[in-house]
Amino acid sequence: MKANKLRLRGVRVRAVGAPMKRPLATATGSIKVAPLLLVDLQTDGGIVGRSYLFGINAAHLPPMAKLVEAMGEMIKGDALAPFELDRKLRARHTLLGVHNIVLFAISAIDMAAWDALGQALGQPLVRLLGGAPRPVRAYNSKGLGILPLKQLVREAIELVGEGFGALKLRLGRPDAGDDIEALRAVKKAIGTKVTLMVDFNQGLSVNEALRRGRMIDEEGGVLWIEEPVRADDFAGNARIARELATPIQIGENFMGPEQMAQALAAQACDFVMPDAQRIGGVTGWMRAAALAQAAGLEMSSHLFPEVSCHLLAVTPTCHWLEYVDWADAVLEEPAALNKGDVLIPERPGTGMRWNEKAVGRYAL
Ligand code: SMN
Ligand code: MG
Repeated sequence: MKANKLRLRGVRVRAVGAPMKRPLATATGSIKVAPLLLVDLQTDGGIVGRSYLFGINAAHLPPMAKLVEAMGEMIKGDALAPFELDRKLRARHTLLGVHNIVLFAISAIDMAAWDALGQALGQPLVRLLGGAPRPVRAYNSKGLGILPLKQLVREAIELVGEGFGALKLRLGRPDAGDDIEALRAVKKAIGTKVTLMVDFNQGLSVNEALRRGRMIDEEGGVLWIEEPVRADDFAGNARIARELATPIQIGENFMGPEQMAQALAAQACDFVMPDAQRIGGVTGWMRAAALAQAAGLEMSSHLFPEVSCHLLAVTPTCHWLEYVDWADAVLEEPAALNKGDVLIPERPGTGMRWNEKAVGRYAL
């Protein structure tokens, strides 16, 4: 059936707990199993668009699933046109607030709709967006949580051994000195040729972030300090960005391009890293990419390597892709890597298909 004739029939959602080879301990919470909501957007041409949402905690998946299903009902019979769906779903949720899990559900529908459109047109998502498949530089973001030093050093060496030229270390131990020890140990283990980012996962107060940030400035050799304080404290982030030499990175918690614009207006950061689930899917990302271009800020991705590789390839200020393998257990063809680059698949759409056996095994 022609793409312009395709109508939406509904959605199917399934919750899975995908096993993580390396659990992640951050300053503000730990994850041992990846709670994923798999979304299938059905069209009357038999094409099924796919996306997934990351729930952090399995308890968050049922309300997210209900919202995706409710939105699936609202768009039944509509044309497969992501911008139109985005406009309609945002309008339908204005009074509730287009934020947090409402926005996650809109993002899930959007990503699945773009995937379906790519399949209908027989083109990978990157081509739909006007780009071409190319390797996208990535950092290995698995592991390197708040761990004992010995374990950290072992993990850092293993993670570089997978072919990557960059890693991200989670910080935010109760004692700042212990964080610096961890930073030194990892840097010593990986050498100066490997790029290192650090992430506080919103764990600090503004004053503490200034104190610890100065210590990191002294150490040198850190590409960015991520989410030092509450993600939506743009004034606090702006003060930290102004006072520290090491660049400040935020963005995984931008709720749509609108909130990203507010952060940029407040000069809250040096770099941005939107998350496909929070920024509004493919549609939201494209708008965010234009904001980053206008502000002249480097833009990286947060999680979702399978869709982010397509998006970063058409992002004017493309910086780093965050590579994790957390959905691999339920994917037929996980993201392909070559020497620390993620390779964009030539398959139509995003290229994600569920490994149904694994989906059954890990069903929640
Ligand atoms: C992170 C956030 C949410 C889930 C896992 C990991 C972390 C990152 O902040 O940037 O990777
Ligand atoms: Mg982070």
